[in-house]
Amino acid sequence: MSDLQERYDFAIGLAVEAGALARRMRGAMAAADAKSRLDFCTEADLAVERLIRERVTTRFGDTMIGEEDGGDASDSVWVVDPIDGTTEFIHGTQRWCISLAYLRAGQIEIGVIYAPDDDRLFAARAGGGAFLNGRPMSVSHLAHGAVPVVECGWSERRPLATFTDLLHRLVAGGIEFRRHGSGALGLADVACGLNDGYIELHINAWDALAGILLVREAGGCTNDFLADGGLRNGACLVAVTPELVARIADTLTASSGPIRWFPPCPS
Ligand code: LIP
Repeated sequence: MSDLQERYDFAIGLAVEAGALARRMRGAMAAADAKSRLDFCTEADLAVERLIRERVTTRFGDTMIGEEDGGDASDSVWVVDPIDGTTEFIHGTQRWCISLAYLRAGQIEIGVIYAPDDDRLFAARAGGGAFLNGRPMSVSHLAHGAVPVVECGWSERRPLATFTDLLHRLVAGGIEFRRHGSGALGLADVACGLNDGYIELHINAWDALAGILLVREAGGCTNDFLADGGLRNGACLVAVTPELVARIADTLTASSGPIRWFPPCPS
């Protein structure tokens, strides 16, 4: 078995173990810490991140970058959001997940996202396809024939006015929008065809990298998130079914400049 396959199988089991820990802790936590006015961290975020860090460093000697405790990049690094959708987790909805990405020499090789409350396990290896609960999954290709729906994330890292301007542009372009509060799960829903796209004008790498691989392996298109320091600083993220590439490019170019699709994506 290749060491990438070993890490892939390991990440799947670890995501499920981490999800079970988060669910056990949800009912018995102290009040969450406010990292900012709208951004919180719970005891479960910290405990799950520490579990994952201990597992990946002990088993493989890899490094890890986590949302809560940070860490160091390397040629063999995990980029992890222990609980993505923390506000949703605190409020008791199902819209939260564990997001694990593994990068080798700067390329995303493994992406695993697990949504414990509805038991949806999304997984992909670069070049190996994308799977939901073990079954191949695909982006929507707009097969529904209805209005395209794009999920839009937002945080105070970008002005609210810029976000509402994006919503105006989407509606003017004949595209519906929704927001659920977990970028990783929003990307996973693009990969399995429930969303036709996901856009966030600034998102952190630990929220995005696993979902980016899922979307690409499920036949979707994403921008080159890692191109200009996205791993350390975050970046704008666009992830869509190929049939939306032209419309989204027209919609976004006016507000955020041209989109560099990676890999190049025929629309
Ligand atoms: C969330 C991100 C999402 C953003 C939310 C929130 P967290 O991360 O995944 O993209 O729109 O506001 O920041 O803080 O729940 O891990």
